[in-house]
Formats: sequence, C-alpha cells, structure tokens
Amino acid sequence: MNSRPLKLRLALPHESVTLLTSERRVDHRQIAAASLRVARALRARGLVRGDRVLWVVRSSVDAALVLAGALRAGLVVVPANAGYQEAELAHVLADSGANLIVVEEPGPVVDAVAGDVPVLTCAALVRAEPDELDCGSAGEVDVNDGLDDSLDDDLALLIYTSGTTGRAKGCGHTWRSLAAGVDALMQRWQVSPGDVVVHALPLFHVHGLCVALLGAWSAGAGTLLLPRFSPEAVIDAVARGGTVLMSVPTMVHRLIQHLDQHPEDAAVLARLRLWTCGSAALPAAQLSAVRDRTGVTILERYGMSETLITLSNPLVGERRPGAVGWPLDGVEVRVVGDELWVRGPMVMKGYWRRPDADRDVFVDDAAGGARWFKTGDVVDVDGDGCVRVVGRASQDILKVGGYKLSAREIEDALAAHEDVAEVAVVGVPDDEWGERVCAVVVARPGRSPTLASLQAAVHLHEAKKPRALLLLPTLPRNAMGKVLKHELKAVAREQSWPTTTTTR
Ligand code: MCA
Ligand code: AMP
Repeated sequence: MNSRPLKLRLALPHESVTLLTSERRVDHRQIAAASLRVARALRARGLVRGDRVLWVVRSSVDAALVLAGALRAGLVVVPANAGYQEAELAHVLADSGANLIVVEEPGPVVDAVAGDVPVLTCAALVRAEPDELDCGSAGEVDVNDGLDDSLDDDLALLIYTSGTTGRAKGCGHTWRSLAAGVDALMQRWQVSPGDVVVHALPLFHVHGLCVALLGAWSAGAGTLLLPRFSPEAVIDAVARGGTVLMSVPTMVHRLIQHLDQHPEDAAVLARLRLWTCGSAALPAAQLSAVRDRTGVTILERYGMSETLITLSNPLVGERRPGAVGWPLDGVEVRVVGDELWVRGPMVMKGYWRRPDADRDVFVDDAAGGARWFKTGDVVDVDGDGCVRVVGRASQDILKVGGYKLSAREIEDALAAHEDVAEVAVVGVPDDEWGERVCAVVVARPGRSPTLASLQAAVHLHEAKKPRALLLLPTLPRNAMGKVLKHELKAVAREQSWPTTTTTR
C-alpha cells in the first residue's frame, strides 16, 4: 500500500483521501490541484527549496492545503501555535529564519513580529493564481523537484518544542524520518483507505500533524477536521462515520465527564474501530472508565517531537493499562540508568542550527551502529519488553493538556513581576490537565502577589499561565544554589488545590 514515496502520496493522494469539515468536503483530486496551485504560487514568490515557511494555523482545510503545497514545492514547513504571543512567535520566526508567514487570518501578534517577512493568508494562497499574489515576474515554476524522491534527506518539517533551557528548539524532520514515522505507525494500527480519522488535535504539533493528518493522508484514509475539540463535536464526527479517534488524556477526561451526563452517547463512541491516546500519560483509571462505558479499550502510544512515535500498544492483543507498549518496527530501545534511549529511522536529523543541543541528546553507538537519542523520560520495562513511562528526568518540563512547557520560560516571565523576589515553577497533578502550572514564589518584603496578578505578568500562551500559587519564605536550594524542585513538588502536592473547572 505504501510503496509510493510519501511526497507523492501527499501531493497526489489516494482516491479515498478526503478532508472534511462540517461545511466543506475536499476530495483527492481537489487536494492535488490545490497543492499544485499553492506550490506554484510559493515558487513564484521567489521561494526556493529548503526555504522555511512559518505556518501559524488553526485546524482548517485551507491550512492543510497550504501544507501540502509548501511541501510539494520543497519548502520546509515550520508549524507554530496560533495561540502564541509575541515573544514566542518572534523566537520561532527568528530562529527558523522563515522567509514567509502563512496565517489563517491576520492578527496583531503576527503583525507585531513579522517585520520585513511577508504575511499571506491560507485562503489567499489556496484560491489565488500566482499573478494575483503580487508575485512580480513569476519566472519558471518547476514544482517537480519538490516531488523528487531522491531528496529524502531534505528537511520537510521544523517542529519547535520546549526544552529545559527555556527557548524552544526546532526538531528537523526529513522526508525520510517523516515517512518512516508515519508508515511504521499506520502499519501498526492498520489505518487504511476504509478509515476516517476524527481529527480534534491542534495541527501545529507532531500528534495532530504527523500522526493524525499526515498519517491518515499517507495511508489513504479520510480526515474529519474539527476546528476545536469538544466532546459533542467528537461524538458528532463519529456519528458521521469517523472510525479512528486520536486523543490526549485531557480529551479522554472530558469525554468521560460527557458520558456521565449523556450515557446514550456511549453507543456512538462504541462504533470506533480504534481510539488512541498519547502525548501524556493516560491514567489506567481513564482507560477502564472508557472501556466500562463504551467497550472500547484505548490504545496508548508514546512519542516525542524529536522522534515521532516510537512505542505503541498493539492493535491486536493486550493493550496494557498504564503502559505505552512495545517498539514500532525499526525502533530499538535501551534503558540507561532509568532513562529511555531510542533509535530508529523516524528520529529527527537534529535540532535546527543547534549542534550544542544535538550533543546533549545524541549518543554515538560504541559498536558503530546508528546513534541513540536520549529521551529524558524515566521508564520501567516489564519482563516482556513492554515500556511504562514513570516520569521525566528533569523537573523543568511540564505537560499540560498534552502541551510541553518549559518551567524556565515561565519562571523568566514571573521573575519580572514587581512583587516577586524569587520564583520556581513546578507541575502539580491535575485530574483534567495531567499537570497544572504551580508558581512557588518568595514575595518581596511587604508584598503579597496574587495568582491573578502573576497570570497577568505571563505574556505567553494561555496554557503557560500559573494555575496555582504557593507562597514560601525561602526556596529550598542545594549547596550549589540550585532550587530543589523535587522538594518543592512534594510540598506543592500536599496542598489541596481547588479542582479546575473548564467548561468548553
Ligand atoms: C490551561 N487552561 C487551564 C489550565 N491549563 N484552565 C484551568 N486549569 C488549568 N490547569 C486553560 C487556559 O486558561 C486556556 O483557557 C486554555 O485552557 C488553554 O488552551 P487549550 O489548551 O487550547 O485549552 P482547551 O481549548 O480547553 O483545549 C484542551 C485541549 C487542548 C483540547 C486538550 O489543550 C489540546 O488540544 N491539547 C493537545 C496538545 C497536543 O496536541 N500536544 C501534542 C504535542 P481559555 O483560552 O479558555 O482562556 S506532540 C507530543 O506530545 C508527542 C509527539 C506525542 O507523543 O504526541
Ligand atoms: P513533545 O515534546 O511535546 O513532543 O512531548 C514529548 C513528551 O511527551 C515525551 O518525552 C513524554 O514525556 C511525553 N509523552 C508522550 N506520550 C506519552 C505517553 N503515552 N505517556 C507518557 N508520556 C508521554
């Protein structure tokens, strides 16, 4: 099924590939035509193979068509969260050196950071012919080189992810790593042209982009694109024929709450051929709660922006609660100390222009084989090789709703608050979000900062704002002056935080 190069499968899709929303249906022919038009328009603007395009989008058909066209033209797509604020977007723009910004709709954040970099909307690119796009002299447009499968080591995607040091780094995925990643996973899950993937994830991360969208597309499946997640929208999509649902644990939590209110909807979710979950640990209790209500056993898998998906429970056979399963074909794992190391063809080429960061995560194989990638995740391995993620080596990374957050980035923002003498950010457990951002603050003498005023000081994506505040007289530090986050986490966990209520 997947003998055609990925590039061709995306540009000239299988006849079962469709992109559907509640208002729009685009079939494989329309996708092929639109991607060619977009590729030509981008080339006509002077963009050449290897140039980066910052893609600041929500989940829409036009965004997917721009992606297809940019990839077809041999450009490197740089997805960015549409909820980013100025500092976050400015960093990704500058670091990637993007020559064009494509947005769903213009807005003040993009306007503030764009500088000399042109900004186009997805709709303009998808609908207009090159000469309508102020291209000047279009020159020769040869998009065929974007389809040449000899370019497997060219970058296709630069995906920014937070690290322990604060500033996000770009994970460079080549056509080779991307194809290896989507093919191994779609094969494990047997995604086929008979499937329709219910897509409720953001498009700008590996889960929504490489697993759900490109996974479905490359396997010849249809995609039902939901503009944003809600239990009602997911249930409606399954009722309309969705066969595969890909989710993060926060979504599972909200779907369970919904089923408690509307038990009749369990029969709709029961129709799913496959319901997967990942990006953060799925509590075993959630897996049982869904199974009890719908009869569906969620399939959990594990991945990283750097490696794509490397471990998964099986499609057929036991899906082990609280575990992420076994390596995909072509993946090898090692546990060093208690840290998981992986290697396989889906691991990124490297961080964009950060050889220093590459040195921190890649380890050459003493036996002369491929390099290992150090995940930073702490694992246990069952006797039969099934992997369980039990935590992160660093306390400076949080996962909130499946989003990876850097404690350092939030600490830097909070440190600027006038009432704050010292601050440390830790994650505390949260039923809905997995973790919530907790600011542990030593106040300046005579000052008492409130949670609301701290939130207002964090000019970053909403998910990065603190949701809990702990005021302490001092921060525990070791002899080197480093804050002892394990201790802080233990103190923070003992507090009884009010339950988060999100009504969306
Ligand atoms: C955030 N918010 C909170 C909290 N945290 N509210 C109360 N308590 C909290 N602890 C609020 C913010 O105030 C803001 O609210 C909103 O949540 C933040 O936006 P969002 O996360 O979009 O919230 P949502 O609209 O309620 O959506 C929940 C969601 C979403 C659908 C679960 O977070 C989501 O799509 N997550 C998936 C992330 C993902 O795809 N990660 C994959 C990374 P407001 O805006 O209302 O004021 S790739 C990866 O991890 C690897 C490769 C892998 O293995 O997949
Ligand atoms: P990101 O950098 O956003 O791609 O996040 C990758 C991280 O998400 C991994 O290093 C893990 O810590 C976490 N992760 C992904 N899937 C799972 C899972 N199924 N269980 C636990 N953690 C996960």
